[in-house]
Amino acid sequence: MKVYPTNQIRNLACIGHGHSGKTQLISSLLHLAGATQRWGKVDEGTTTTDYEEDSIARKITLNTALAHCEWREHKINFIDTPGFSAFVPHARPALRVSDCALVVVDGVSGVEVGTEKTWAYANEFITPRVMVINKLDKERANYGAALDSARRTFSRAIVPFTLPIGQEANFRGVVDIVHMKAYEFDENGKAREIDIPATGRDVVDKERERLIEIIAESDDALMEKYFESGTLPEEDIIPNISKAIAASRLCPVFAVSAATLVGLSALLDGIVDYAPAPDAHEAERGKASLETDAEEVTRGYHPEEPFSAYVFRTVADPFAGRINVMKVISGHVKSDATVQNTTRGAQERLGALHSMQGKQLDKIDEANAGDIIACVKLRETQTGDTLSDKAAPIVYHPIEYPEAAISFSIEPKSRQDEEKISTALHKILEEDPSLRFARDAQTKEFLLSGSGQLHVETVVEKLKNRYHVEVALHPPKVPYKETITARAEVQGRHKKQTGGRGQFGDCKVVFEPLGRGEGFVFEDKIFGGSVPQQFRPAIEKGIIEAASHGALAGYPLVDFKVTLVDGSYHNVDSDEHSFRAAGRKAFRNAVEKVKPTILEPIMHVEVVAPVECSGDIMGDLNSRRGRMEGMETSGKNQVVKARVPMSEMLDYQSKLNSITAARGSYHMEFSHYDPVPGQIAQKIVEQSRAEGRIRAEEED
Ligand SMILES: Nc1nc2c(ncn2[C@@H]2O[C@H](COP(=O)(O)OP(=O)(O)OP(=O)(O)O)[C@@H](O)[C@H]2O)c(=O)[nH]1
Ligand SMILES: [Mg+2]
Repeated sequence: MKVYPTNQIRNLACIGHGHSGKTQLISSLLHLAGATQRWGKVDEGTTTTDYEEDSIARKITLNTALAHCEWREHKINFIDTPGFSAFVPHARPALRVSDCALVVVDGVSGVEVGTEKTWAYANEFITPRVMVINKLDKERANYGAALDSARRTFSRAIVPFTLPIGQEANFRGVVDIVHMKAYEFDENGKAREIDIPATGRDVVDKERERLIEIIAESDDALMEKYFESGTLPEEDIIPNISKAIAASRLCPVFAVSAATLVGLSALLDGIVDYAPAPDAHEAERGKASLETDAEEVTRGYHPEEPFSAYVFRTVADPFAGRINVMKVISGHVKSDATVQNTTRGAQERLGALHSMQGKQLDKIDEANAGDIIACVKLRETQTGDTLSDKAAPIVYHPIEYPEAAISFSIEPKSRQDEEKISTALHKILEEDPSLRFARDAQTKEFLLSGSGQLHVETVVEKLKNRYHVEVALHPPKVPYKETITARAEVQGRHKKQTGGRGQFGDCKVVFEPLGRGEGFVFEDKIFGGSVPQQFRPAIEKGIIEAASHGALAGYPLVDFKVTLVDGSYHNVDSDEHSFRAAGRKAFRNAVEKVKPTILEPIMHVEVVAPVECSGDIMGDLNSRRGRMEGMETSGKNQVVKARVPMSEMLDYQSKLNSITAARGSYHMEFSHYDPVPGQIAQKIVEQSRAEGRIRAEEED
């Protein structure tokens, strides 16, 4: 394959609402540019970027995938991203490495929640944008309405560069308002120049006027010219378009149909002519090392700079093994180069370099700054890492993933499954850093957390299809705890005479409540030798043992202090075992007096949803025993913050979806433990009894 200079590379992350046609669009563009042998279709499961089994089966994109084509000597790298809400966070790493976002809007529905969400992601990375309005061949498609919805939602700097000729099934061509030319397309997507149709000429003129105005606004000298003559000559317009796009002052829009190929060659021309090349970027900032006080260093997108690359994606390929996908930010790299992974302090030999076409790896010998490449079987490299010239180290700041929103307990179906589960999940987590997997120390459950129920469900499917591991999903168990609320002094006496040597241990202890999170404290305040020193730790052990099984519902008892004040012993019969038993007995005697209570985990919850849903969201959180903590406006959305018991949040996703028509999202994390109100505590005790969690009085 050819080696492309930096300014002949375009990197575009394709973003937008689910089902707007991103994957189909990329597939159709590749076909038109002759990059693929046959025209891949979403509906036939044959696109380049939706290649995974579960993606094909569900007809949605589940994670980012790469594709590329050549158009007029330029290499265009496309990063396909998911639009479906549970997977949409994957668009962020794609935007981190793209020099321009290709925002796909459905020509029938206009701007939707996913468009807004991904647009906001692009703002996070200050990514310049090009928009396409797709599906214009469809019934009820309306270019003007979709364009208006984009302008209303985002900005007036959204300007159509092509306007459609013909509507719905009759959509057959476009007018290019920059060059003032019109084209019709045949069934292979080939353009033929025609005259600009007379109908709609007023719209053409009005939009061109708007474009000239925006270009003029970017520069004082141009503004002056524009004021004097009322327009700008072509040689002032065209060179300034890319600058305005790169500065996010202009977002051009293209009218297309990915299904009929109409308008696509004009889009490819637009990408080559106007979308910013990697070197339009400012230099990238990083640190010279991982030390907290390391100096800031920068790298420009230039082949002459020292090599550096940022790894934004890892693919676990069943055949090739682990594939790391990275953007070369600076310098130039050849196959078999040895570089430094500055994030992990490890050397890596790159082996062969590849350009990815969906799942297919095409070998390349070298790559320049700005290109996106893939390496196979690196030893330690993971998503988020920086690879760098060892002599000129730089570490880029990795993207942070939002906290997982929802957790499920996963239960292996057989012993064999249990053995295989960690290795399989390890590989899945490498591919998807937005997942979390952990074992809850208290409930002993395996917890799998993700950004939504569907997200976690696809992991379960992947475990089954790819790794042949079967698991069942359950809502997680709530890790209740118990504590005491009153002080009490009690005795624990253990005495047993069973022929031969007996057992004797006796202690007097004081139980006192402690503050939340203070755990367990044991203090020895015995005066003199009523209990010999060597037996005292046994008393503490006995109490800890008994406390781990709780006093009410079998949950571990925490946040209390025990003071050992007195006791007695027997010269022959006393031993460690007897004093442990005495400690357990003291705990059991204390139970009635110390007024035990159940504690429940309280979550810090943040819900983001359209302002008009705030009332319903708050009402619902109140009914879940939530305590409101505040509200903030963020664009058209409201962020509602609250603390809510975990037990009330297990089914929240579906409720939030129904309140907001799937336009809301939330995440939660553990905040603290609080006592459970009496009535609910009673239910928990009953539940524990039914589950056999409460242990019968044990025999010593
Ligand atoms: N009629 C028509 N259908 C289209 C067009 N583009 C895409 N589609 C159809 O729209 C559906 C969704 O297309 P995708 O390409 O999978 O959409 P997407 O944006 O990648 O969806 P996600 O990956 O879930 O975010 C498929 O059934 C496509 O065949 C188009 O231009 N015209
Ligand atoms: Mg897709």
